[in-house]
Amino acid sequence: MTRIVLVLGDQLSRGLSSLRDLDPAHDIVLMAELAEETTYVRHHKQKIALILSAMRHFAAGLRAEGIRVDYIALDDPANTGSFTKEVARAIPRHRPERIIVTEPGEWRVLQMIEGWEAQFGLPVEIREDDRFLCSLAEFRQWAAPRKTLRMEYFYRDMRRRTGFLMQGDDPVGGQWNFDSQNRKALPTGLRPPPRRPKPPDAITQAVLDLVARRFPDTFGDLLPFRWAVTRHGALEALDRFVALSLPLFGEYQDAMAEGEPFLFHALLSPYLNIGLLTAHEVCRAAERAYHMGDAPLNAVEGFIRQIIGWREYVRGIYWMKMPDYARTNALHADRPLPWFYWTGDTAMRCMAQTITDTRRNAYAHHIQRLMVTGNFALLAGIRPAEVEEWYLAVYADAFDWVELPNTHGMVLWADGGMLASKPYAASGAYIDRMSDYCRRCAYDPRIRTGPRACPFNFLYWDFLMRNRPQLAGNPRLALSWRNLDRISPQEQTRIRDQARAFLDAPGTTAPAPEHPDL
Ligand code: FAD
Ligand code: DLZ
Ligand code: SF4
Repeated sequence: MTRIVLVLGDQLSRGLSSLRDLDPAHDIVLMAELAEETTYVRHHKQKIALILSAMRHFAAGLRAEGIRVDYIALDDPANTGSFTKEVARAIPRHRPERIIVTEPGEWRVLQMIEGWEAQFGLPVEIREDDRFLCSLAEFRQWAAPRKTLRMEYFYRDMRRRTGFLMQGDDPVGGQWNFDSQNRKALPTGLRPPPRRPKPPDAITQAVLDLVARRFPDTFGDLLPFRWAVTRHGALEALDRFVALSLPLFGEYQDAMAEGEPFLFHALLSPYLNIGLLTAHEVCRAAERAYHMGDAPLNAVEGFIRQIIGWREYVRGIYWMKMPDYARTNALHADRPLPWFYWTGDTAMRCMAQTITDTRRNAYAHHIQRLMVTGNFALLAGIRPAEVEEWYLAVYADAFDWVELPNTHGMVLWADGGMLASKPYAASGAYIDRMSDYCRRCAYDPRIRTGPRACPFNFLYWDFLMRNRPQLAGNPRLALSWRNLDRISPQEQTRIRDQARAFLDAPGTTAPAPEHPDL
């Protein structure tokens, strides 16, 4: 008897639970490029191209193994455009006894799939996505007895459970976390490894043509397209990262620099998220580099923490707290997303650079996302749903389960502190310390109010004043309140007035340039 195995666009792993007991003689794999999925947010062109090309390559790989794949292309005239309608259309074609699918990465899609059994009158088997190192049941168990769900404690449990960087019961090097060594700005003259895109193969070229035709107006440059679209290509990217970037990943993890969008980062998140790489093999490769003496502990520990710590933790939070999680707005943020998030057209150099990097590459590294575009959205009080939609659209690695907790929780503190013990609010001084953006900015990070004041400064103090009622009791903000109380009432009024005027027309007024080369 035939079974239909539906494989979603972010489930491109040969070891996927739904594919494990596949019987090539009887079963059919169903994959579909869908209008609904390509448009539910205005995805970056490169994100669409990455997913469609990786899907086509994955389907070709299955066929080469002798597996029957029913592949519905985006421009197939019969394509109805949604998961539900494509499954409905496939049922009379294949007359399956059941439908099998690995659980999806989005609440929205799970809701859809959970309705199918009743809708189609067929058993629908939803299998666990065991590509993650911590199952959802294990995460719930970890969370159940705790009042606060801090990532650091989850991470230590994950170190013990996985054995990564462990010596018996103790962490290698005697410490769990080496972040204090990982906060350097990029020194002049240090050049990160070059990253040259490879020419696309015929499948990718066809997808690039399709995306150029079908999505001419969505955000982002389609070319140069630098993403790997096969497991082989993703493994090559992993090897290159470990050899060339990992040794300095730790030290410059928080650095930002003009013209250096990638620095020493891995650029592996899209491959992990669509299934071309596993979290385990990526961590294993980094750990091996440490044991071989090819990368220092601060780099390897920092890297592994992002994956077995943050990545697994945000997934656990997402599935434990959805759907209510997305609806909270602890700081009552209610301003619309400024239009310059889509154009980069702002005099704030840090914002313009981060948005330009994002448009060109469908990528910005973590500190750009957190401390530039994220920090601005937090300080400005932008509606969480609009910020989340932006992050979900513009990055090649963006999927709801990972984007939402990072944006809603880590960046916007809209969950009231479940993820982050205090808001990551920072003034221009932080950006100035960690980047070279301010050097050529029309604003001055040392000035708090007045025509050349860095907007991050007056917005930062305005944020604290505005949110004092909600945040007053937060012990981690004690120093901020003391500093705020040192500002005279007249200056506080100036801050409020300038913040309000700026937020009412953000980015439209630029101060007269002081630097001759601007
Ligand atoms: P590196 O900096 O080299 O880190 C290595 C790996 O660690 C990444 O590939 C990623 O898999 C993992 N990782 C690092 N930080 C996080 C984190 N906070 N949460 C989960 N995994 C992490 N990551 C996504 O994969 N998808 C998203 O949609 C996404 N949205 C984000 C939105 C905001 C507002 C913020 C602040 C962060 C977001 N992140 C997201 C986390 C992080 O910024 C990216 O994973 C990282 O920038 C990807 O680039 P990289 O592979 O070069 O990562
Ligand atoms: C993000 C995305 C895009 C752009 N296109 C498709 C698609 O055409 N077909 C598909 O199966 N999946 C796509 N995806 C991923 C889904 O939107 C969704 O994020 C995941 O399947 C998560 O459940
Ligand atoms: Fe950004 Fe302010 Fe620095 Fe300009 S001065 S780059 S706005 S932090």
